[in-house]
Amino acid sequence: MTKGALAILVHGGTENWSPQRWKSRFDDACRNRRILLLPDPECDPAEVHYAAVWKPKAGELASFPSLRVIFNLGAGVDALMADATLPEVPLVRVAVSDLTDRMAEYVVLHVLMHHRQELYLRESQREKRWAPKFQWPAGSISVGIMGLGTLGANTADVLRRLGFRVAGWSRGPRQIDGVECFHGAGHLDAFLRQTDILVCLLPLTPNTRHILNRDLLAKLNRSSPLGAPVLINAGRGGLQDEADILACLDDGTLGAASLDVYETEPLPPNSPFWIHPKVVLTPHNAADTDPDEISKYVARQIERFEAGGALDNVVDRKRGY
Ligand code: NDP
Ligand code: OXD
Repeated sequence: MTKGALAILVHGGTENWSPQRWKSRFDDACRNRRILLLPDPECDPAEVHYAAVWKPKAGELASFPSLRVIFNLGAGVDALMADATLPEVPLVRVAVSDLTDRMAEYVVLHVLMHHRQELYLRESQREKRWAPKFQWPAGSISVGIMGLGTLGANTADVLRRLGFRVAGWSRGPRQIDGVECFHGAGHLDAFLRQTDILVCLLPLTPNTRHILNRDLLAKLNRSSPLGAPVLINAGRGGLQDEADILACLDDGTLGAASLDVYETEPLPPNSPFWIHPKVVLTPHNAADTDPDEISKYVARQIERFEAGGALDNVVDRKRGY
């Protein structure tokens, strides 16, 4: 029996999202299955049973009448949830250790950068100035993580093992060894009040849009050795009110920010973030999804699904993540 085809729809433009690279990995991982790299004039939409996608255009997925499962090639599904025509089939997202470990690397790198005063030390190096400042221990810094899901929970654990005091905030209650867990709107202020470095690993949903605004940032602890609180956002750009963040950096409400994601991506050349002295900027590459790992993850899931098994990491469309 012919197996239903898998269509790849990747829009993104950066090196990791090279559609040809994904096609060659899927060809290897899904032997005996037709892999179509769209747009493809030869493609009969009815033969497509599976779609592996990154930021497909709104309406694109609605044109496949036999679609059974949509595999998002990343962890965040906000771009898909914004498509009112998204077919009502299971939507699977990425939750694999390869991606989870990469995010922990990014957060640890940036927490350490601020904790170890790297911005000051690099400036000193440029100015040939030998003037080390007092260095406090990790245990005197409280890192607060918004989002205690796949990425946040693991990152919290890694930071805890480095000696930081770690707290987290989620929608429902969570329990993580050695991490003080807060949840819900009612506990948000208590979480913020004791946070020196705020790490955002939330999904973008109608409830979280622009949650990183002046009102929230002004509640962070101002009396840590850092002098002023620090923001690290690797969730989504839509979580941040960018005008508020810039104003908070300029008036000292924030001491510094590490930003990986932006309301508009690629970040426009005229964005003040590019040259802001208190901003450490990365181009949405905190945790890339690796085509080798993810094509195998999708292939395994399809095999299990066709044998009557359950899919893993299916998005709850009501919650939006
Ligand atoms: P999960 O779905 O596993 O976790 C989401 C967490 O956010 C959960 O703890 C959830 O709470 C919490 N949450 C959701 N809504 C709310 C809310 N309204 N109030 C409080 N907490 C809330 O997601 P992942 O950890 O896998 O990924 C998180 C996000 O990271 C992705 O959605 C994506 O946007 C981003 N990302 C960015 C990357 C990058 O390179 N910059 C790479 C990969 C992901 P609860 O536990 O109660 O459900
Ligand atoms: C993701 C991302 O959501 O890379 O996986 O942003």
